[in-house]
Amino acid sequence: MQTKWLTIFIISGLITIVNTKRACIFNSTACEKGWVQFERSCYQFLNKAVILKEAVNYCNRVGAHLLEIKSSQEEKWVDLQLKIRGFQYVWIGLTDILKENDFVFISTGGKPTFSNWGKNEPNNAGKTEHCVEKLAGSRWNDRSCDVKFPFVCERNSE
Ligand SMILES: [Ca+2]
Ligand SMILES: [Ca+2]
Repeated sequence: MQTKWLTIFIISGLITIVNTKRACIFNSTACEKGWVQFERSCYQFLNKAVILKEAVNYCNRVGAHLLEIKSSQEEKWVDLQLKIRGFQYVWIGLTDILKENDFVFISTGGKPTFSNWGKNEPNNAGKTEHCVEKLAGSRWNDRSCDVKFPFVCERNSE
């Protein structure tokens, strides 16, 4: 009888070890090489200045969308990544190109619930600012979609 319980104990212990190992392996491969994980997203930082349209197309080609910042926690993490990589600005995936001052996500057309506009922004300067840049370590500004900035692609990690 005792041997039976000992056997069950050892087997359940082994199952736990195997499952833990599997979980570790799964987590370490949640984002592909060249992508960085934060919460449920994988991010790719591209230090090449391009116009908004090119950034959107590149992210779409790799199965992602342009960076969407949905919380102050995510923005803090993005700021850390930008600082450490020496990025000064990046595009973010918002636009008011359809309706002035009505900013929506480029990927879904949905309305954001979080924003971090700089002082007196968005100001639609020259009536031509319909895309959005984020300043590293700082806030957001609407800019012309034809300015060139580095960018970040984001996609689900699951
Ligand atoms: Ca605008
Ligand atoms: Ca502006």
